[in-house]
Amino acid sequence: MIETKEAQFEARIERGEKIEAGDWMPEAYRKQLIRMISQHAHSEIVGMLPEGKWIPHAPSLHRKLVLMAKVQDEAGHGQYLYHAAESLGITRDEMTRALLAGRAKYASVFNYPTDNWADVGMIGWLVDGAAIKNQTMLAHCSYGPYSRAMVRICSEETFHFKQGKEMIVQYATEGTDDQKAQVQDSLNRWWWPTLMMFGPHDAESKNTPQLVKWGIKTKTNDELRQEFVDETVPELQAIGLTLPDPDLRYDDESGHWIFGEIDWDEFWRVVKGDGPLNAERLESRQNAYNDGAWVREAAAGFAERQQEMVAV
Ligand code: BYC
Repeated sequence: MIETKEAQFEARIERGEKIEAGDWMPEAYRKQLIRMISQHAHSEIVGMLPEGKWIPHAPSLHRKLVLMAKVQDEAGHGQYLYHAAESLGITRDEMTRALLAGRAKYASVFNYPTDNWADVGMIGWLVDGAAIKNQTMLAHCSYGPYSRAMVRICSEETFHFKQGKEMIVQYATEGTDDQKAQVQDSLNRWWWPTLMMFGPHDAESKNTPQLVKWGIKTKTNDELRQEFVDETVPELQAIGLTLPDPDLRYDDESGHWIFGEIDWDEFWRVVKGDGPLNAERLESRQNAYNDGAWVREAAAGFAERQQEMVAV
């Protein structure tokens, strides 16, 4: 029996083999990966902005060093991911232009403002915590370059998560009244945008069936969101914080925390570009791109000169 290329490809995935850059793959698999990895890379880069704003205002040298290291790590994650996407035949320039033109998506959570210092800790605990949930799954995905990037990224994100949690636990349990109030205010603002990070409900998630079929995702948006809620709620409550969800309750029968409905209108508004800071985030990236023009020109000039010297 002669197997089609597609059947051979699916059999490889079924056997748990990794698909590598030069291997045959269906066009839809390649396109799905470019979509997802490029969005992921943009999220890392735009995700530097909310916390980066606080670097000059860190309350101690120690906190400043930790935050600078974290924000630099996010830039590195963007680099690994852009390279992983490039292995599928798209250029860095094409991806960057799509972001700067407002055509590319990135995680909606980064369109919310960081209003107080506690937001830095809360992002580490909640946003990096949610990202790790999702990325630990993606570390097992069928595309080799993406899965290997995820292994490295997850180990760095674990440090991000720990520094955020350590900060919040300290302020919530040993802090001044003002620090405790900042932490509660921060949780009130970041809880729901964090739950939105996992994407729409499974019934609305148009990409999930194909991603699961090809071993890119091994869990659905709702499954990962529920795991995150089950792990995070008791820890936040244990340090005296109140979750901003009147419908939140523990269900003995299922062993899960039941939570209220996400405001999906808000989610889609932010995804489509109309969130609190979408315009500001894009402007920051556009300015950074324009400010870096001389570096690109110098690098291109250097490469040209090298080629001339080889030709001589
Ligand atoms: N925000 O069919 P669905 C970090 C879009 S950064 C915006 O469920 P899928 C960090 C979705 O793209 C790490 N858009 O999609 C950095 C799709 O639109 P298109 C961030 C969203 O792909 C700095 C449409 O909605 N992590 O850790 O099956 C500081 C329908 O959705 C969102 C990643 O990027 C959203 N939240 O599932 C601190 C993980 N949700 O493309 C921390 C990689 C959905 O069809 N990405 N959309 O036009 C993924 O795992 C998946 O793509 C998602 C969505 C779970 C996000």
